[in-house]
Amino acid sequence: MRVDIISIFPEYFAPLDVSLMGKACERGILDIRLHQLRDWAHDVHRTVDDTPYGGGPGMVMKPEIWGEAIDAVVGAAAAGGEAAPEGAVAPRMIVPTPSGRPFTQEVALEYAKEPWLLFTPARYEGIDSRVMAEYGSRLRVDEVSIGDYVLAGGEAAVLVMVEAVGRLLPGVLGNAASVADDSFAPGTMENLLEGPVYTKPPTWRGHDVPEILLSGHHGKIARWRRDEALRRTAEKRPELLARLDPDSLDKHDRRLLGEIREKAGPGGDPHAL
Ligand code: JD8
Repeated sequence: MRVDIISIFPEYFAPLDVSLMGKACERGILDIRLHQLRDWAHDVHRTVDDTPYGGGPGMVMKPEIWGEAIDAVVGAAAAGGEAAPEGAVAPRMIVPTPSGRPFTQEVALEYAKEPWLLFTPARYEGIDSRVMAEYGSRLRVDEVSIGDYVLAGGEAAVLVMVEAVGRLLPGVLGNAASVADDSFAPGTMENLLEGPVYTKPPTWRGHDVPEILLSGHHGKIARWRRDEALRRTAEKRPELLARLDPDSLDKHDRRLLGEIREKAGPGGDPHAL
């Protein structure tokens, strides 16, 4: 997968050279290209922002600079200047913004199927909206938010999305199996939080590992883990329980959720199954 990132802080993405993403790049699974937006600002101060039309606080990023930058990054490949990724003449353009559609595991799985992604993290109050309108007619443009809190810019959101997508690419994670039972991902653990995890020693500072995990009884261990995932989800993210596909629940799940609901009492989450 090719990933282009245009930013006034390309150094923000140094962490992508480390750990899993770093290895994915070494193995050629990921081809990450960083671009300094100011390279397309031609005044002596390499200005990329200006005051907002209609007044108000802060500054807005200028459309001309982004236009030149995106044309250069996309155009080169789209115009045959350099080899576009296999099977793609143009990238999917992803604009991080607090007013975007939620970035979820489902969206990450969607992006992991793409041969070419272009991220346009902004600063200040954001990018002049005509840029998204302009490229919306030529590319697939997604305005995406990673969560309901306000960041100072889009770079951190791009780091989150590149890692969430990158780890899904074939060959990145040791045993692909572990992606299959990701929380939030389609499958048995869909919409369930991960349960607690333990490793050696069997006792630490007087805290014992749950006996069942030392039993070697895989069936009982799987059951225990699912129970813990259901309990933790009911406690921390009850709204996720409502998303559970009822057909994915066996009678044991239902009995447990019933007990949890009883314990939660009438004040419990009306959505809980
Ligand atoms: C891009 C500029 C800062 C946002 C004035 C603070 C994503 N989940 C998220 N929270 N915040 C962002 C995000 C914030 C950004 C930019 C993404 C570009 N800012 C602005 C509007 C209010 N300042 C985000 N994804």
